[in-house]
Amino acid sequence: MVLGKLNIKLAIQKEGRLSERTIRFLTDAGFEFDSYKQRLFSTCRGFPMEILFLRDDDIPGFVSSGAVDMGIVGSNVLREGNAGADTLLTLNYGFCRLMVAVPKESPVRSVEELAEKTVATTYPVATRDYFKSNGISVSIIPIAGSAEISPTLGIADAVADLVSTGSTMALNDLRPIATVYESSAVLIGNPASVRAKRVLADQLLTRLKGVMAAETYKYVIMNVPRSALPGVTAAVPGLKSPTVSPLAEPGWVSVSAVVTESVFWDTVRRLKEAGATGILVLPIEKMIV
Ligand code: PRT
Ligand code: ZN
Repeated sequence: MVLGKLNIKLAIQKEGRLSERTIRFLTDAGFEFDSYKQRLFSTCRGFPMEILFLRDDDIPGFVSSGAVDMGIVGSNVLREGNAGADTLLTLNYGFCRLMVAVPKESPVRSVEELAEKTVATTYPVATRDYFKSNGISVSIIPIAGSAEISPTLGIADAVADLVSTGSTMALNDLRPIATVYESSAVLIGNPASVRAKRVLADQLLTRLKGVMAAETYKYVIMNVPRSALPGVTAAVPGLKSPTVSPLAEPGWVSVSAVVTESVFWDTVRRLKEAGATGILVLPIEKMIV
């Protein structure tokens, strides 16, 4: 295969938990490429970028060595050792936590009580660091997968594994007792390559940030009696200057504003209390800041 030398080479997970969401994220940012299963790489239409589909564990190494310019992986993968890649952007998906857990019936309630015991994990570097920095001496048992089964098999007293909904831990009769770290997907880059392809890299980052900003906000339009305008303006956090236009009905105005999704329901409640009616909420496709 021949990859464009000046193109950006971006590695994403071929098949796994981050694949579908990452492809959607890139598509939302306007990058069009083929992504059917057998493909190892795709060239984007209308933007000089190649997407490479790899095992997630291989992505940090390939970015560090410069084999690819950038990659999208869980930050958990980076924590196992990756000197040569910079984190360029923290993304708003792929959320999970590395948690220490013990069998439900275990008397252990805190990590301190695991002193001189064994902990099985697929994340030995971060787990070892965690116990060391907390001054707790444990034996770490590195395993390649399915850490949750270790206590049942008598291999370890505890596990450290990723949790998102928590149902796998519950299913395996495990009780989480501590969080080692929180993780999300991140965009990483090879510092030298990003410098060399700065113009393209900036364009890529602007597009990705535009999608993230759009996902964070909603566009709200509402009808407000003119007398209630001060209260409504005060109800929208961070709103400096809403767009206010007169309605045909005397004494009424239409107000539109951008609202953060995280405080959305709270804001809507306060808007209603302040006198807003006919509140219309629209998604924002892209927001270039
Ligand atoms: O084949 P490849 O090596 O590329 O993939 P992989 O099997 O190593 O990774 P994959 O696809 O399982 O996960 C990719 C990334 O998704 C991880 O590196 C994390 O950044 C992120 N992620 C988010 C998760 C989870 N949530 C998650 N819940 N990765 C794994 N899990 C596992 C966890 O290990 C446990 O077995 O899901 C189970 C727990 O899930 P809940 O929902 O029951 O708590
Ligand atoms: Zn993997």
